[in-house]
Amino acid sequence: MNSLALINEFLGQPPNASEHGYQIDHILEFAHWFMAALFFGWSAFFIFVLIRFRKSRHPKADHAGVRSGISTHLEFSVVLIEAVLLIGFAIPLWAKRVNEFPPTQDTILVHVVGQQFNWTFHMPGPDGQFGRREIGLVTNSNPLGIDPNDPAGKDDIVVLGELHVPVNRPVIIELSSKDVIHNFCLPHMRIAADAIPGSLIPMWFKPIKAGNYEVVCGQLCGLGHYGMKGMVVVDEPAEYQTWLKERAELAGTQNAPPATQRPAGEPPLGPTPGTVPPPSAPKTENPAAKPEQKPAQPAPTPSGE
Ligand SMILES: [Cu+2]
Repeated sequence: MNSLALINEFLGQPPNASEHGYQIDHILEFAHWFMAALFFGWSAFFIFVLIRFRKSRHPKADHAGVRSGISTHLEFSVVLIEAVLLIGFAIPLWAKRVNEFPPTQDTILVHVVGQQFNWTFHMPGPDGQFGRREIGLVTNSNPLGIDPNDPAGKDDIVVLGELHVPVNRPVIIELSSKDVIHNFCLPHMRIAADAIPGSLIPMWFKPIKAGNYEVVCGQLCGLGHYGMKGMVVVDEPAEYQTWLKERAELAGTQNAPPATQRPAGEPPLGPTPGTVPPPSAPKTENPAAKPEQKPAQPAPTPSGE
């Protein structure tokens, strides 16, 4: 970024790619500088007090204590700066994220569904209407359970792992989850929200730079959590239209990838991947842990004692 983002860069903050992101970066940068100033200020004061009031110089405690008002003023200033940061900047920025959604005619609306351990994106297709989803209809080839009898769902676009959006247009995401709580986190867009089963959680951002941006899961959601990644590709408008057309053509003809794809190197699927079965669950055979029975059997002795 620039010289005013030293701490953000030091902390590994990826470059911002969303319209509101610079405001978050400013707060983050300022808060860190402020904390650094407080840290060095309080540390210096602490060392000064240790030396100034050492036992050899002050053998008897002074019960009257500090007489000057400097410390009161200092502490009040710290509280004031923190209040301005919170009430003046952080809360309005947050309120804009959760209350002021952009008008719908110019936005891209995407349903994002989290599951152990991937993200599925659902777009309404050319008719602009989402097909009905029903959890009972979920299969490997229909990961979102889109009702095949609903005409609105015929042209729906379902993609696993990679979402394309056009640059400079607001994107509204409605988040949900099929199993546990996940968190749809877009570090480059400076936005994240929890995906909670049974809830539809809206979030929005406006990408301002074309490129590939990683999606990560921000909630520890099971053994494969580390591999729960996706990609948001911000396209120029023409490229986006091409992608959209391609996906729309494939929508009726191609099945989506299996819903239960595991990250490479992960153990194979169990009844509920990545979770520990409850104690009441029937014990499953584990061939690796079962010792070979044969050597334990004493061999019948032919001599017959
Ligand atoms: Cu997750």
